[in-house]
Amino acid sequence: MKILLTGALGQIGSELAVKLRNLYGNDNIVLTDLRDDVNLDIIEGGPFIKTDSRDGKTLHEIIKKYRIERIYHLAALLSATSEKNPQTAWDINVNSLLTVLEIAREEGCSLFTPSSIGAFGPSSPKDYTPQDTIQRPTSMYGVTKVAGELLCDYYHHKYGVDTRGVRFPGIISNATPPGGGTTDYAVHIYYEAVKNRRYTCFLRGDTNLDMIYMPDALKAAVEIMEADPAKLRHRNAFNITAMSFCPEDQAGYIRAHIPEFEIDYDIDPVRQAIANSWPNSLEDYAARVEWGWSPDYDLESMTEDMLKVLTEKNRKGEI
Ligand code: NAD
Ligand code: AKB
Repeated sequence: MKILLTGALGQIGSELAVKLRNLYGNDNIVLTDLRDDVNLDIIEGGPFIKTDSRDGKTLHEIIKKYRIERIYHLAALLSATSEKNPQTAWDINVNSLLTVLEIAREEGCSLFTPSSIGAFGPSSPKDYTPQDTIQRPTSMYGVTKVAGELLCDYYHHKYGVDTRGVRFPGIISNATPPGGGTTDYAVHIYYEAVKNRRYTCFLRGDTNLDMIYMPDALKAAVEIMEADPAKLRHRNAFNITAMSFCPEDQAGYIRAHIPEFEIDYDIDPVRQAIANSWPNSLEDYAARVEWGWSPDYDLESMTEDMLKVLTEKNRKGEI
């Protein structure tokens, strides 16, 4: 299987690249990103090309040259960055997806594109938000994510492109820092707990959001693409979740390992407004039934693992 990964140096891409290389072989995974100044070990571990995912001509040449069969399209702006640059967010999140869909259609590639809990809005049901429900997001990020879900559906129905995707919750990881989202606090809190024993949170302590640990997010990205297409009814926007919690809950689990840990709050109104418009928790029955989705980590086991890994990195002076 020959795979192209866009946005390969980001929070998800940098870890998905390693997982895909382990599964399918280093030379079969072609990485692209707008930048080439981070994650040098990943850049040097196999084919990497610096390119803008809106540049369809270059992407098309890469896909032909490497005989790409599957695309993971991760290049995008996250919610907080999108809210600061809404027009650029539309350009990158929607226009680059359309470019990639066209190439997938012409070259017969399958395509994974992630949507997000940000595809829901204040009028969506707040708790156990169903798979199919009202989607009227109020952030530009959400608008681009709903547009992306619909575009992928359209290319599947009209042209038969094998498009698939999930609505990721906030992803927590310890390799590459998150890239400008509303859920970034849930990663920063672990780094600060290990380094400084305290954290100032930009969301209110009672803000509940869905989250997932990176190993489960990577598992989902691989398993949905390997699933039997005959069983997929919701192709492009499967709700998935592993846990729902608020900053106060997370601080409590951290204190089980670091009793002196303290949290205080300096609320960012933009990110708080985005978080308030998102679900408290998702219902992910369709993913469980249609392709066997099931997470391995909950808040307790993720916290234990995050603190273990980051404590070791701190000891070595890596963070
Ligand atoms: P990230 O910001 O960490 O990484 C995105 C990468 O895309 C960066 O390396 C960036 O340089 C690159 N990029 C941006 N614009 C580009 C362009 N025009 N051309 C080429 N590369 C470009 O993001 P991430 O967290 O890895 O997210 C990847 C995807 O997953 C996005 O679609 C995002 O909306 C989705 N998602 C992420 C989360 C999360 O919590 N991380 C949750 C839900 C959905
Ligand atoms: C963000 O906060 O923008 C992302 C997401 C949940 O889509 N982490």
